[in-house]
Amino acid sequence: MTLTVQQMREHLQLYFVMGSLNCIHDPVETLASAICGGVTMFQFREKGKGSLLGESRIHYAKTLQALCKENNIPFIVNDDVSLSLALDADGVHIGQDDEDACLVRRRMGNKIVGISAHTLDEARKACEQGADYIGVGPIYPTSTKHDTFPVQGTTIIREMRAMGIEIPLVGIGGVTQDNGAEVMSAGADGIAVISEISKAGDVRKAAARLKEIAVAGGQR
Ligand code: 3NM
Repeated sequence: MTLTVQQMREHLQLYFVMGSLNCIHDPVETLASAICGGVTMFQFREKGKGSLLGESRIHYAKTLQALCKENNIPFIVNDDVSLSLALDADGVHIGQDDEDACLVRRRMGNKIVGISAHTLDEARKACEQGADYIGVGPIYPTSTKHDTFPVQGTTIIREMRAMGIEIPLVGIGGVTQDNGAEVMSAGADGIAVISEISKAGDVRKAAARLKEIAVAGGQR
């Protein structure tokens, strides 16, 4: 999947990140309902104590990947370049502590490489390293990820845009139906969420509402 920058921005509109441990319903059904609601990109983030390992992890990944493929939604693997390549996934998302980003870019060829960036310097570096998009966060307090940077607010997104960071950008961390519009109006191309979808009583409805917010707030 080779995307133009504009297509990348569109796929970032509602980026659903999920691990089985994040779900209150069956994970495959959660993703299926989220897709019905309108998610535009998916990240397989199967990590943490009690997450699936070995063959069951691969089988589970392939099931979710097939669901994404049927619906033309890029399937991105969190952190694990080897798994992404083995699955022939659409891309990988790496953090600042993960494998050297230039090496990752080379290994991934023209597939999607997303990089987490918390500061202006990290955002500039990610651009130089060939990121297709950056994930910026945590914008709001989150209880889903514990080893995060301090909460940044939407100021960090405004600052990056004001300083000429034009790369496709998604805001993550504590994003909800109540604050998603602020993230978009700060200059993000999209919102990335875990719990607002994975822990929603009505997953499809939550995704649909978030999608409306992302589409209404799109500026590019
Ligand atoms: N990355 P929720 S915050 C996976 O700041 C992740 O880079 C973050 O989960 C970052 O939508 C985060 O439930 C957790 O708050 C997002």
